[in-house]
Amino acid sequence: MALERTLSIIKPDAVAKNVIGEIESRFEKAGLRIVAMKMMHLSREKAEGFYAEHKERPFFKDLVDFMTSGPVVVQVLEGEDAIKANRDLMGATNPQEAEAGTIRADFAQSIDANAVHGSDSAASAEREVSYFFADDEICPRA
Ligand code: RTP
Ligand code: MG
Repeated sequence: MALERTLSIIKPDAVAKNVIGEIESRFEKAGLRIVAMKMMHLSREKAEGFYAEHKERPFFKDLVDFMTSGPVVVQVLEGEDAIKANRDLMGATNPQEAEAGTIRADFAQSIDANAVHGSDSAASAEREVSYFFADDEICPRA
């Protein structure tokens, strides 16, 4: 296992449901540390650039509409095996298929409004962390 960083987003549906703290608590209880954090309302341009890998997919417009529909919390989580640990806590993309006790099973309504984002690989994590944070905005504590 290695100490890793991963990019996490609490999406507009979860912010609107007022469960930011409950979601953060799951990360902390699992031993992940929040080492950078900001709340923001994504512009279309910022959301499109973030999800550029999906730009030819049929759901791209809906995804950008949703991600720009309200404020989000963007953060960097640090810990052992953080990328997979975060994905495990999140559960499957479609909350209907997410394992009981995962964030998406407990807080998400649909495949679009699915509560959280997490980087899916080391390469994505590196790109996504630097997409939102400068080096001096990250405060390692591990
Ligand atoms: P995310 O990137 O948001 O963490 O989600 P993910 O890795 O679990 O899923 P991904 O395949 O990267 O898809 C990004 C987001 O696009 C929406 N989506 N809709 N209608 C569909 O078939 C479909 N597939 C994906 C989801 O909201 C997903 O989180
Ligand atoms: Mg993804």
